[in-house]
Amino acid sequence: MASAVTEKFSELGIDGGFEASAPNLQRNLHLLSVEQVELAKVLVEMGQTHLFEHWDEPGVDDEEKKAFFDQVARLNSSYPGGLVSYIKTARELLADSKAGKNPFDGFTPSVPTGETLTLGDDSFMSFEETGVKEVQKAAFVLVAGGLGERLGYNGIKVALPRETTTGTCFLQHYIETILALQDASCKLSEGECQTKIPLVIMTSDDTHSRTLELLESNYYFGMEPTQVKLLKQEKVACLDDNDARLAVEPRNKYRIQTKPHGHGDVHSLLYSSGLLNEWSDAGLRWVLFFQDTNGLLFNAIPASLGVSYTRQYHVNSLAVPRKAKEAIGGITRLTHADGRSMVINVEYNQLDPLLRATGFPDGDVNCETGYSPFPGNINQLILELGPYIEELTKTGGAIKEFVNPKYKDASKTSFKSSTRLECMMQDYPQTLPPSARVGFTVMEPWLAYAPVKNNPEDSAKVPKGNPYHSATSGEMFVYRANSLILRKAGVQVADPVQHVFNGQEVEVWPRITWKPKWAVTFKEVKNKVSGSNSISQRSTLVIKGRNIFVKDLSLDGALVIDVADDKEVKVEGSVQNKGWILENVDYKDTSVPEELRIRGFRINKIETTGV
Ligand code: UGB
Repeated sequence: MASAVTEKFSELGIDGGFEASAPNLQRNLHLLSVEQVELAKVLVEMGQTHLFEHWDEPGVDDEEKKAFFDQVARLNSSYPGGLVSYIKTARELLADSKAGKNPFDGFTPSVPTGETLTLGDDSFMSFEETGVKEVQKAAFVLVAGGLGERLGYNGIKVALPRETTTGTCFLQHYIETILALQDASCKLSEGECQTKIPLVIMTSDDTHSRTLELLESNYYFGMEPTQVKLLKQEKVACLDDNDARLAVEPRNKYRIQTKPHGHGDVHSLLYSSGLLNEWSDAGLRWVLFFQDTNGLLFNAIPASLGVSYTRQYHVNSLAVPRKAKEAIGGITRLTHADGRSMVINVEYNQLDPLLRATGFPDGDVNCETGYSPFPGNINQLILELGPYIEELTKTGGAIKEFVNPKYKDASKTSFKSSTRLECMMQDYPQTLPPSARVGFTVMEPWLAYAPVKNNPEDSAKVPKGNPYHSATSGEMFVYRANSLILRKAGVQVADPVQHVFNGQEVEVWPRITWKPKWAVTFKEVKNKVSGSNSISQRSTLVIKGRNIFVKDLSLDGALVIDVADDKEVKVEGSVQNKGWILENVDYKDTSVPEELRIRGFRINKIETTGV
């Protein structure tokens, strides 16, 4: 052994080398830097010698061996406490999982109380106005690092059309809504308003470059590039067994297999980025978190922010009534035998067993309302910045993790495939002191929740009456929400018809969409429609300008109103034409673009009236 390496060894306290425990590593050691030898020592000490079992002799694949340690260094530095801490936590959590230990052991669930909002009533209108005033003190954070495995779409989910009538993608809709809120908030403030609401997007290796490309090729959809910051989360090492042996990448023996760590990473990333203090110095007060594909979420934002402000909530989770066993977490009050109590999301796979174990023999079932008594977490969180910074200063943003191995059999000794530790952003309140003000706001589901998560095949198998959470329902829910909002504002909107797309029966409402700058609150919608308006079921209405006033309009066909923002236009009278029709497409038909196939229809624009 070269003397330099011998010296390294004695410095690191590994005088005997790795001859006995990892002979292949020993033979290749001279290729490594001091830092790399140090990492090798960590791996050996943590029982990971199997990683070197198939290493070749020096001279073969030497660059790959160095790249292996580059990866180990990344895995080590991106996890709080490094790989030692990761492996130790994994062993503990895997042992708990094998023993069938309930993470909420000792806690009894009960139904918490929160604020319930109904679109258009007095309290909604007043919360909405307060929220619009407050939004200039907010920063938005979109978690978009997920692959969307359940959807099986090949692109990034934020690039999918929110609806195919205009083809506007989710990211464009989100950005345009934030800009519209920025304008609306500024209008309410006295004096000059320079507010530029910040937007952070958490990406991962799976989504980063495509997200950046989408933004850049579309001029950030009208936002100033400096308003938008991308923070990339790192993946974590996969685990092969209950001893937390790290998994080797199946296609490259010189790499550790990695998978996403979950959306909980957003807290540590925000903390380490320094942005939170920057925002605090700039006078901001709120951070709003949201997910990649909920085309209705911004309908809930102004009023819910108003609730946070009025109730002085440090944490406000947005929720909707939830069907029992629906795949969304349940907001639950957990009370411990020792008196501790917290309001927290209990994930869908944990709620039923927890209820059964604590005196509810039927588990997660609907009550007389037809819904589970536990509101469904839609994972939009509004945090007050001051208390958030205070908490993260203590925790560094680390979130309680969990592990979810799929065991081969009841002995729970081996896994069907490798697993990893995960964490969720909604688990943030778990470490908060009892004095923290944690609340939630329940919105009507038709108004605020239309996620796109499931592929057509799985959606078609969803039990009748439960939502599909598919691209088909996601789009149809946008039309339903817009139709119901207009109805509430006094427009006669025809009833929907039932139709089956990709094996899913859905309500087809008139295809109504508008740009957020036309109306970003219910108050604005009401200000822009007046008189006696009617829209037939087969109609399409697209509103693109800012100052468009709809009065005494009778629509039976397709109408696209696209006027410059500085022009004021009144739209009235009768419009009738052949309109746009929905044509079924099969999700298996690969001649159709994937974006359309996954929703099961395309729009044939036969005749349009334009303004
Ligand atoms: N995400 C990341 O940014 N990084 C990751 O590592 C993983 C995800 P899913 P799921 O909407 O109703 C959540 O996969 O399992 C992003 C809540 O936990 O869609 O359906 C990803 O890009 C659940 O309580 O989450 O469950 C996406 O934007 C419930 O609220 C977001 O995280 C449910 O969503 C969510 O990822 C819901």
